[in-house]
Amino acid sequence: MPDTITREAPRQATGTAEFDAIVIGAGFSGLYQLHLLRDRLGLSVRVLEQADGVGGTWYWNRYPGARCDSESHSYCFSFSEDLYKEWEWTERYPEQPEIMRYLNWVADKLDLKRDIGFNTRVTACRYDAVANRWQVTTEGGETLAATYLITAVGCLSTANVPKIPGLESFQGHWYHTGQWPHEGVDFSGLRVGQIGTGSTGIQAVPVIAAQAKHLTVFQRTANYSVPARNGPLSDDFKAWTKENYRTIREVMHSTPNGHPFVISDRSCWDVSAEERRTLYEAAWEKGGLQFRATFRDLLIDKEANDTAAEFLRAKIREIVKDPETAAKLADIDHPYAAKRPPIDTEYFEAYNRDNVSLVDVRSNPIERITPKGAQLRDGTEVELDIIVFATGFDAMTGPLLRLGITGRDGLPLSEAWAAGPRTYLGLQVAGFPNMFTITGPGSPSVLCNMPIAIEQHAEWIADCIAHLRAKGIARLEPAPEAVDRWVEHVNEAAHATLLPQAGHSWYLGANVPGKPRVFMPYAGGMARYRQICADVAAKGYEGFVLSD
Ligand code: NA7
Repeated sequence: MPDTITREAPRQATGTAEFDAIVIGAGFSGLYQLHLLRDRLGLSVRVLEQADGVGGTWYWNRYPGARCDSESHSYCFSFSEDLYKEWEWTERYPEQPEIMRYLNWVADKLDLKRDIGFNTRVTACRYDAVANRWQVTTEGGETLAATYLITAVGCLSTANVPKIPGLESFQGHWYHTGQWPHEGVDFSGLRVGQIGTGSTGIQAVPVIAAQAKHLTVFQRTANYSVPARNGPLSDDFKAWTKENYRTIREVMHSTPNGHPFVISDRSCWDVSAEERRTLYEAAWEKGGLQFRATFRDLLIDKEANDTAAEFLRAKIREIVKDPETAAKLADIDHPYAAKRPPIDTEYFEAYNRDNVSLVDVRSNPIERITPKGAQLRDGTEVELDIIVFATGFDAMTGPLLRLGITGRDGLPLSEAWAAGPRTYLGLQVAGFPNMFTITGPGSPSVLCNMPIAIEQHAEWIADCIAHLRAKGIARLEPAPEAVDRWVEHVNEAAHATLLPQAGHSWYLGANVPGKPRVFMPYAGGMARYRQICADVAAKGYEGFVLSD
């Protein structure tokens, strides 16, 4: 990447603020993209962010127990050795406030905030083919234009609140975990109902249970979970991460999921049943996402997966004292890790408390919310003061579709994606020239440790823009055939694994009624994907149409 160039000042001829690039979102991706385009390429860049601060997904997800499930020494930028070594994490997994401190520290250190417009919600992005510019409109009535439009809106930023009849009549308060009040919520002495037992719900249950008078958990799909084994980091470990910065980065770049651990090359069938159990026990004791790295075939061989699944179900039955509750929690209908595998701190243990109860809403759904609580199909009314929706997100496509994007000939993105997202490499959409989607659908994104996926995308985009400018190329967009081939490849990659077997997962869009069922992230592995993107660039942006 060239270390150029002079910055162009924004031009203000028509009331429209003019830039080389507009980036939407100021989370990990928007911050790094701004740094690369402004400080390495010398472009004029404006970042638009609807929140009043940096942080992206982490700005909004302030729910009780909010913590990342990537380990802290891997959940950070690794492009700069200095930056990596200067920051000190305190715990094995970073808690939401610590991630916010970190991202603010990075933004200040790189002097990024001066080019970010906060409290600025984008309402429309329109490609003007004649001018070859993206026209962006904000809720506050600002208009901006730029040659390059880069979406850095995250994959999990559009809250999914299920439309349960009667919610408007509820006399208590309700909250979605992804839009949590900044001042927090005091559950003391209150009856709380939590809907949802995904990664978020599993983190929130023990924290809410410790404070509330009573917590009722409404579970639709029972879920696996492995202990996180969180705790403070020792000085030795902190020193080790700094001394081994390069090795850690190399490991993260060489593994399919971008985490700082290696997936075993052992098959589940290479060992005896007894040895297998010993290995699962050790992985359970160690805790964290590494559990799924115990054997190389856990995500591709259903019978191998069954051995892990049965081990984890047995753990639930062992931990949870009431057999009926244990049976509901262990009645899991999908392969282990086919949905995003949660990790927890005393989740199953929480069901041993007198103030926690579990309702299986698959067999006895919530029919309506009443002024006093939740009414179940069998007629029971569960009285509640607070409802917590831990019901996830309109993942991956939701954050992009709400930007009001229209491409060439006025084609709305929602129309281009009516049957599900279609991209080339998860980076670009045919008919939307010079628009780049960081961690877009069709890229590894949520199947990878996010900062690793984000850095690769932001760097690829910056290199691509540098190439276009160096060669005087006005436009780049994918050829429709390249999109067809990539969509097919994304499908094949998913079906080579057990991931599509969790038919109700948000990877497939199945959690949002009416959303097309398409497996969205690229399951072929981050290391392989990195190579594919590098090869495409090396071959003169193969599969893209470059025009003057
Ligand atoms: P998830 O993983 O989408 O989990 C949402 C949970 O909410 C899940 O248990 C859903 O059950 C449940 N849900 C959703 N809608 C309903 C309705 N209408 N009724 C009952 N239950 C419902 O979101 P999270 O926030 O936990 O995690 C998202 C990601 O954040 C996570 O994967 C990490 O990457 C970080 P379902 O399984 O759909 O039956």
